[in-house]
Amino acid sequence: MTTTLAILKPDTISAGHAGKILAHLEAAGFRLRACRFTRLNGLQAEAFYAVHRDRPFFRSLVSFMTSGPVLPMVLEADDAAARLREAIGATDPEEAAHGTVRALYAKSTERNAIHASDSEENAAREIAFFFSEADLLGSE
Ligand code: 3AN
Repeated sequence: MTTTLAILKPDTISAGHAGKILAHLEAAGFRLRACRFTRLNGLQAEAFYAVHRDRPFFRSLVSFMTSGPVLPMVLEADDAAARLREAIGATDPEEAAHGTVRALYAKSTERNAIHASDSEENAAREIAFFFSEADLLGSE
C-alpha cells in the first residue's frame, strides 16, 4: 500500500460536493488516512504550487486556492498516486474520462474540484506539506 495527497478545492467545498467526492473515492478503493479542513493563505498557496510559479495561470491559481476553505487529505491504496490521478481525470474537465471526479464535479480547468499528487515522489513532499508523521500514526 502507498499513500498520496488529495485536496478538495474551494469550488468543491462551496458547492457542497465534499461528501460526494469522498464517498466516490472510498468506493473506488481509497482509504482515508488523515484529513484537515483549512484555508490557505497566499504564502502557503504559492509554496504549494511553486513548481507552477512561471506559468501564466499562477496568480489566478493562487487567488482561487485562497478564496475559501480546502480539505487536504491523505489517501491510501495500492499504487495510490497513479490510481488517484486516474480516478480524478484530466485537468480540463471537458477532457476528463466519463465517471471521473472532474468529469462529474469540475467547472473549468482552474476550478477543477480536486488536486492529486502527480507522482509518488511529489506525494511524499505534498503529504509532508500538510501533515506530520504523528497525524498518520495510528491510522494504519
Ligand atoms: P493537475 O491538477 O491536473 O495536476 P497541473 O498540475 O498542470 O494540473 O495544474 C495545477 C492546477 O493549476 C490545476 N489543478 C488547475 O487548477 C490549474 N491550471 C492548470 N492549467 C491551467 C490553465 N491552463 N488555466 C488555468 N488554470 C490552470
